Amino acid sequence: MAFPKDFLWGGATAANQYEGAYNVDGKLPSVRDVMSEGLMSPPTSEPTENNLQLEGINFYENYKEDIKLFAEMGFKVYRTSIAWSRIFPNGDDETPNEAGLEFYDKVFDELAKYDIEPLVTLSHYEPPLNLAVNYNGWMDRELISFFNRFVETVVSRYQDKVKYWLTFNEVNSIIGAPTNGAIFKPKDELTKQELWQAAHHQLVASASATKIIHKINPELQVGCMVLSMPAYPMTPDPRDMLATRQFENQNYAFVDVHVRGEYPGYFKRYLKENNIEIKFGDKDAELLKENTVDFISFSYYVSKAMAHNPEEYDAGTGNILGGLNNPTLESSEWGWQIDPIGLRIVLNDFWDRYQLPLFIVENGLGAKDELIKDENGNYTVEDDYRIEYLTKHLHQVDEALKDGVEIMGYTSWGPIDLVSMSTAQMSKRYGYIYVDRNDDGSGSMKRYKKKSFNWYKEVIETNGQSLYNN
Ligand code: BGP
Repeated sequence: MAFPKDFLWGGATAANQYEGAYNVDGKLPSVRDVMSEGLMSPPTSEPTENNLQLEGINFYENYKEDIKLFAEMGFKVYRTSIAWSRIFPNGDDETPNEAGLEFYDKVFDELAKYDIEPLVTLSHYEPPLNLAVNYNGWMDRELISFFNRFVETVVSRYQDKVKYWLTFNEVNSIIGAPTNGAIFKPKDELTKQELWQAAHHQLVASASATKIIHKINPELQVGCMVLSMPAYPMTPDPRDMLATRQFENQNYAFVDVHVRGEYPGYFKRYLKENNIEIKFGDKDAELLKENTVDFISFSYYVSKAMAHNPEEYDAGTGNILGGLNNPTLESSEWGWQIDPIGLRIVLNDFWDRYQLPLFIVENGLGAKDELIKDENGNYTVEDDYRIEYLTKHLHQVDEALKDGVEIMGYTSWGPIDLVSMSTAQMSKRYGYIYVDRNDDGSGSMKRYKKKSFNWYKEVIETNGQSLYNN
């Protein structure tokens, strides 16, 4: 067992998927508030009633009770995001919304009561709707200055309460899912030029956020956040290996820019061959070079296979970055392929490549849970499948630590059930805590501990030792 003494165990959430109160205390809709069918929704111009995200799981009112449950599990760290549209409801406002700022003061103070360190994502797929409607989202360079203002405001305000900051959630996902960059133009009408220019704006905004945060307080730690997806060649054919490397490079390019401060050569070649000419602002290159991150964080759910002739294989479902289904792996009910060893591989790859501390900030199994009464008459969920999934992945984290990889912590996704990002369902659950809310919006919103609640509590209590109990 190699988990270090100060390993940060915890869970990860995002404002738009669980806070609810989408229009309370001055907040205006975010992009996600008008995407009632999840990631691939045709966005509407205003929220529709059937959108589960509008109420989420009402963390906005329940935060004390929920944080108490996280504390009971022994969380050392808690990842969440600040809803940009709570602080700057339109995104382009001159002054912040004080009521929104006060809400996060209360959340961070509550976490401090239990010595839980916050890990805060500045932008988790939830820019204010106005920025999508009136600016085309991150396609517009002006968003950089709006984002800077937001970052300056929240980091100055919370600098004594929050040490760890992440800039953009899964910053590489904008290419496969443009709505993640608040771009509402239909995907088939978007050119590669437009998409990569928008991605560039986010990369510049990320570097400039890093600059702002370090200037406010050099002790604060900034990480990039990338959707990781290791891939394997479908056959030993060298061309499959090359295709695999090129597939992975699409993701690594984003980390290269964050860590090395410039676009890598293989990526410049890709841009050139696709006739994409990214317009750099006068100071962009300098800004990227001088403001690299302190650590790398990533989500890990699936791995993929790749081939030089992908049309001959099954592409599978459930991923936004492409790649092929791996015939050696099983899939979740939502078609996400399960590969614990892939986590060890990706940890080693990141470490070998960058030698920066790593933080696994999302991982978990989305599954259907059944609420039952146990022998004492308490409601619970017998989620052995979740325990098995997490145990296998954490074993691989331990292996990577033994390989010498430096890992800061692990926050599993959705420690309390919340609304799914890709499908906007409640029934795709990740939590240790069950929330009584159904896909049709019915339910009491009551919280119940699943079997995995005590399992995770023990994992944290024993710093991973219990992962080896049978
Ligand atoms: C990641 C996102 C999260 C989250 C998770 C699980 O890509 O950063 O917001 O929701 O995936 O996905 P889903 O909710 O679709 O099961």
